[in-house]
Amino acid sequence: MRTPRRLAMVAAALAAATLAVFASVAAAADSSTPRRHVVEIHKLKFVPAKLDVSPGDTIVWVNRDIVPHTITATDKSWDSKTIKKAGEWQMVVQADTPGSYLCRFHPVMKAQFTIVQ
Ligand SMILES: [Cu+2]
Repeated sequence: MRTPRRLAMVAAALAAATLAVFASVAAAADSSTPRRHVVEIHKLKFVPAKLDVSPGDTIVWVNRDIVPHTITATDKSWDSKTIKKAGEWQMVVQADTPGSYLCRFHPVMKAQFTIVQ
C-alpha cells in the first residue's frame, strides 16, 4: 500500500530526473561552447559536404586519400595550401568566413559550411 511518504519520495525522484534532463538539454543547446567539426577527404569527396557551424567553432579537415588536396575558399579568401596524405588542417570559423570551398587540384571537389548563430 502506498503511503504519503512513499509518494513524496517518488515525486522528488521524478522532479530530480526532470531537472537532470533539462540541464543536459540546456548544455547541448549552449552555442557559446565552441565545437570541433571533422570533415574527412575520402575518394575525392569532402565528407560531410555540408556542415552547420557557429562562429568560434573549429573545422578540421583530414586527408584520407593518397593524393594531396587543398581546402580553398571558392572566393580564394582562405586556403589550406597543400594537404598531403594523412595530413590535416584546421580553421576557426568567424561570423563572416565564406563557407563555400573546393580543392584547387580537383575543382570538382566542392563543399560548404553554413554559419548559424
Ligand atoms: Cu583534391
